[in-house]
Amino acid sequence: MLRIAIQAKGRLNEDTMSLLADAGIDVAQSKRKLVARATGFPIEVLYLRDDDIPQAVHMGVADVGIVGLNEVAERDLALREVMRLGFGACRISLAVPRGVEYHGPAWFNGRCVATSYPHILRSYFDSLAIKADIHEIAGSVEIAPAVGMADGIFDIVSSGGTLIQNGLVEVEQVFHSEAALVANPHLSAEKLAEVEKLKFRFSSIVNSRGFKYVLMNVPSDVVERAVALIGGMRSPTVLPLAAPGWCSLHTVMSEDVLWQKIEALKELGAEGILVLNLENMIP
Ligand code: PRT
Ligand code: ZN
Repeated sequence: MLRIAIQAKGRLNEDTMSLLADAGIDVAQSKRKLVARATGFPIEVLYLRDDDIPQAVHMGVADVGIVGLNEVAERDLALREVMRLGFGACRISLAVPRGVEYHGPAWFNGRCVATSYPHILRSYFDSLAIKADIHEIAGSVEIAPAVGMADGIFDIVSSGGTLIQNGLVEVEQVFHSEAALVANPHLSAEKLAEVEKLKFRFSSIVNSRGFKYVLMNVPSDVVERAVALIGGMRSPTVLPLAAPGWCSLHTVMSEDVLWQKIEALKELGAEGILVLNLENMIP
């Protein structure tokens, strides 16, 4: 039986819960305790603050965890990154007040930077031989320059809205993060096999994101042109229809090109086009 640590509440909780649900793992959400048993997979769910997940996995309190790579990098613990999960994307960036003359990271020499990520920032500054004063604060980092606590900040950015609201400009993107499945590096062979099963389920969900399953009826005389138009790595499935002169064409399409291809297929004579969501894609 594996034990997985996940964020109890916060930005990663919802995506984590739906990833587990899509992977066929049902966790009783109603009466949330610290630990919950799941059905559909031999796993126990431990609800924690995201800051505590790397340590819990490191100590073996949990075997695996779902947490932002930013938290893992900041703790600097030896954890195994099993796979990235494609949600919770953000970056940790240096930002300075709008209007300062900034020509590069050397600007920070002799200056003070407020952050909740002192370890990542220290490594970055060290790699550039920059001597700056790092002021660790727990929250509301973005207001530090305005209240005279720091010259700049090093904080999580996703849309950039918070920086703009606080009169700050992002000048260096230092660390790119997303949620990941991480594991204790000393798991037994038995638990490792369970982790591989979990990874297999998660991968099929993560891989299917950004793709749709498309079905359509195509006049037989243009099937070859339709297949060429669809292109891609996988050849589409072509099935004869009961009505003579028509075929049914089935394929998986990337969302980036979906509408453009559907328009072209319609012009070729395709009819009855169905676009379906894909839940899993197993290579
Ligand atoms: O209670 P707990 O400790 O578990 O949660 P928390 O409050 O520490 O973390 P939470 O839930 O806010 O974030 C969890 C994880 O989500 C982070 O560790 C990141 O890996 C990831 N993540 C993704 C983000 C953001 N996007 C994000 N935008 N974490 C925080 N933010 C904050 C950021 O700190 C800043 O204040 O949002 C603001 C910036 O957002 P924009 O869109 O205005 O740029
Ligand atoms: Zn936290």
